[in-house]
Amino acid sequence: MTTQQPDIPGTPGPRTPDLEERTAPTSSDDAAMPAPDQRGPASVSPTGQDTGADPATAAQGCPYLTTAHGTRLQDSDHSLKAGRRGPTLLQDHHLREKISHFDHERIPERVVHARGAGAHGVFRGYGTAAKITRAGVFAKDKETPVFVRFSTVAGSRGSFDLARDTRGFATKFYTDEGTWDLVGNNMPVFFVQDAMKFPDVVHSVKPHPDREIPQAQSAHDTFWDFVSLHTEAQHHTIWNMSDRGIPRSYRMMEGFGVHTYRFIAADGTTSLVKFHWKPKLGAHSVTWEEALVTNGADPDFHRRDLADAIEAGAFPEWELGVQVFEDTEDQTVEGIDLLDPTKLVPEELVPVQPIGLMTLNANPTNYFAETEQVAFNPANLVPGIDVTNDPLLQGRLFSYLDTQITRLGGPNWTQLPINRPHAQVNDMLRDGMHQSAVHRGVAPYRPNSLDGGMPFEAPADERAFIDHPEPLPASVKERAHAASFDDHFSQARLFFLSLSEVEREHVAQAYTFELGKCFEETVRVRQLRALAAIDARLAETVAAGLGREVPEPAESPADVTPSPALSQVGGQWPLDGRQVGLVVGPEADAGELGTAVQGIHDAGMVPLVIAPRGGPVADGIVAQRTYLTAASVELDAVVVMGATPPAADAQHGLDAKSAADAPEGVDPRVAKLVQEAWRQAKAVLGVGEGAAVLDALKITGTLGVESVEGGAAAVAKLRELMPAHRVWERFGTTGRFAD
Ligand code: HDE
Repeated sequence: MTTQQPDIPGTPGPRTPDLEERTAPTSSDDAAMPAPDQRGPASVSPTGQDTGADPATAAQGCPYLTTAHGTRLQDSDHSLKAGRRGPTLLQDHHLREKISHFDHERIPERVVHARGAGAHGVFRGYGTAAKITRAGVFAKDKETPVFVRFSTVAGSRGSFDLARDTRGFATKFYTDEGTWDLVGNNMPVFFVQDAMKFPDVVHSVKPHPDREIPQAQSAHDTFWDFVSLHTEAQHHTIWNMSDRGIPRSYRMMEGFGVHTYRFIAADGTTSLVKFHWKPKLGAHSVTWEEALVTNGADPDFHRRDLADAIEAGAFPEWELGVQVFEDTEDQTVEGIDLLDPTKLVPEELVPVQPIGLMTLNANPTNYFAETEQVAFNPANLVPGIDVTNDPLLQGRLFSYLDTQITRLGGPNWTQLPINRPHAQVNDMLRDGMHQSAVHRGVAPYRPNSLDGGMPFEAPADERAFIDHPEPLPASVKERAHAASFDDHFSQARLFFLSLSEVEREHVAQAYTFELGKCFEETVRVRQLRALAAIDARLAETVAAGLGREVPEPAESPADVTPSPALSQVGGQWPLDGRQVGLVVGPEADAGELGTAVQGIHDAGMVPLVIAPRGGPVADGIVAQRTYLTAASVELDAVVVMGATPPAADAQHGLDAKSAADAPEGVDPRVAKLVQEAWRQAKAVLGVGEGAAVLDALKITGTLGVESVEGGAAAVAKLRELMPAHRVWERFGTTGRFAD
């Protein structure tokens, strides 16, 4: 029996359709055709990079199926056999090639930051940094292509997006002066002060070596054993336990360079700087309940959110800013050691000054080629940006280049399209695995007299790695750190006291959950001692949750001045790209729905129409979600547009409790969606008969819940309620953490 061949238009014409003519997604009528995002790749990426996919040279240059060496093939469904029911023949080159290549499709995942999402974009300098650094990337209106990769840290490549974890925020600037990588995180401090301890902290957070569980989680003994023994980790850990550990979106995360770097101006003067990425949409988080639900319902939540937003034209933007410090010999600010990566400098003390804007405006064409193979390295520096003696940074300068040799299979990974500099290259590095350059000449050494003396050394004013003549303290070799590195608790306390009441509640809940998952009593007690050194109320609350007494603090809590900039609550942010769920019943009022959809669009937000079932809802409006597939976590607000009586399949996809709890006359899945949104302090509106749904759910009259007449009034209310991100006052608090 033969398998059904796809319908090939014309014979012997090409198998692939004329891709340029396709403008819309495929329909069931042409299921054999590739969708637009599966089109043959362009030879130049959206940021102007050669993707190596030039049809003349690379993988998809002709419409016919071929072997890897370009011979055309006729049948890719049957192996060559000695008779139809006989054994397969070893001589079947196509079979061997196809299976062998498949066998080697995977490369080692990153040892940390394995799971990520990438995007192309552009960085535009403001010119404001020109006085303190000669780096051309910051020149006024200078545009530089960038590629950004966001990531979680602990989980494997196939883990989930909403793990409680730090997030990576790595940016590759393809500058005219060479590639600059700013490899940062979404938290301004790190677990350890010395690179020597990095493998240890990573081993502690990774799954236990015996059973390889738990995946992508810090809620287990080894992590808490490490951070309670190495108390320098307490500051970073409290950031992880705060809402910052579960961001709402990659688009809504701050980024930090963490270490102090050195800027060098054209006249040779230097300053010390800390980098900050400030998202235009503000920094926001999901709640723990939302994280738990989402990790099951949509483990790709952050990846999807980033790609969808870019595809919809809601390009995420961040302003790059620097805190600037005098390059003094002691390298401290108000007692804060700038070389200690477990410390931040409060913005109230030293403000963040904007120096440029980054816009992410294109999704990758191919995940593996770009997001997986991109290789960052903090040692990729350009003239005007230099490192300091931060002992964590110093170790990183070695690690990144080293790790790529295993991960990308040899030393020539800078030749991969996504890693290729946009500046011209002429190095004397030769040969090695996967060498794809065809070097000319005979003398890859200098000086030489055989290749015309090339490559020449750069003139003094164009060189990178200018060794800043920093005076070194007269010293002896020793394995030790400065006394200023001994303060492990004061900034953890500073962070906790800077949070709003509801954020502090979340921190206490997170510690209680995580330590509750620990088995060893000694670990829990040791961590409680650390908490007692941060805040007595925090320690008491967590201890009560664990059912034990508060032990003696590791040390007395310090006197600190809070930094309000560290809280995510209290501001007003733009609505761009926010998602509003419009829940309709079978009798949707097309006019009001159309007005609401348009108004939400006009406000820069994304309307998602949620209907009892898929397909058209009203003239020109199609359901994007159904009662079955909608998830409250992806919605920043919910509007119930009219009555939503139970549909015939109302129990489908529901747990028994939600089904039983739903009030009469309301589809139980709508009831669940609205109740979740309400519990998560989101704006909830009822339009027309939608008000009766809110009444039936007994939420009418509570904060941020409003009944309005029509679509236009709904949009006006959303504009009023949503800039605060959530209706924070609706979260209940215990009163324990009030100031
Ligand atoms: Fe990394 N880190 N790291 N790290 N890191 C890696 O490099 C390392 C640190 C960060 O999307 C690895 O290519 C050491 C701080 C990001 O591809 C590896 C130390 C910060 C990414 C490595 C640190 C980071 C990595 C794994 C302590 C924030 C993902 C794969 C001395 C400022 C980049 C790879 C991407 C990845 C080593 C500490 C950020 C093993 C030794 C601090 C965002 O080389």
